[in-house]
Amino acid sequence: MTVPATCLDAAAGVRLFPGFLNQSRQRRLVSEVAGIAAQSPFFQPVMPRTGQPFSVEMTNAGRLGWISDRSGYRYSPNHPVTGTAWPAMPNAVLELWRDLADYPHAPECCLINRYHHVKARMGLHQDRDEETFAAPVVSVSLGDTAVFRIGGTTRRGPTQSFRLHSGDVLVLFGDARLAYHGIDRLLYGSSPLIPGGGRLNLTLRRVTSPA
Ligand code: MD3
Ligand code: FE
Repeated sequence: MTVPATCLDAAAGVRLFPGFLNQSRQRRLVSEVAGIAAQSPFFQPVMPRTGQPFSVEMTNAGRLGWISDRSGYRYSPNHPVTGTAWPAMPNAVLELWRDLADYPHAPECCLINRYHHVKARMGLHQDRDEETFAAPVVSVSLGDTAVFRIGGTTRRGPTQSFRLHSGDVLVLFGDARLAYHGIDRLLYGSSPLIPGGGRLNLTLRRVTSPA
């Protein structure tokens, strides 16, 4: 697909599509997430070694799901609590990847982060548990606005912040694929999309190198 008019190259390899998803596509995705969570409930991951719980809850769709427990971060074909396979990736999600990823192979993981309370956040980290970084990461924001921060490929150094609103889609590629990033805070109650408030973030990733 050609890049729509509303596309901001926020930094090298950071492409923001503000309001890419209209209300009806946002609602469709929220209902897809409800269907996924009915099969594969949100779980509370804990930090490797310390066992400190994340403030964000997670579930996944697709062949591989990202999980974290005391033994480390990894991709798993099974839910850590129920032991069952993750639900299939919804077509609406695959379509987004086809439209925006500019990558010739399908994503294998749709990680769903749920920011369910006012203090939920995600510390600065890199996404580097994948076998390949050649594919971009596509991230969809739904519900309450979040303050997103992104820096370079080292933990120190300058960062920039911007807000992610419901319906925004972010594509990370090239230099930004291994950039440190996180969610500083949530503007809780800023969107009516999710009943009771909160935010969902869907992150689409290629995990294995294509054969
Ligand atoms: C920059 N999620 O799941 S989305 C994550 O809003 C994650 O829940 C955040 O970081 C969230 O790993 C941020 C934006 C995002 C996602 C993946 C990236 C930014 C990224 C990968 C590389 C660089
Ligand atoms: Fe991340």
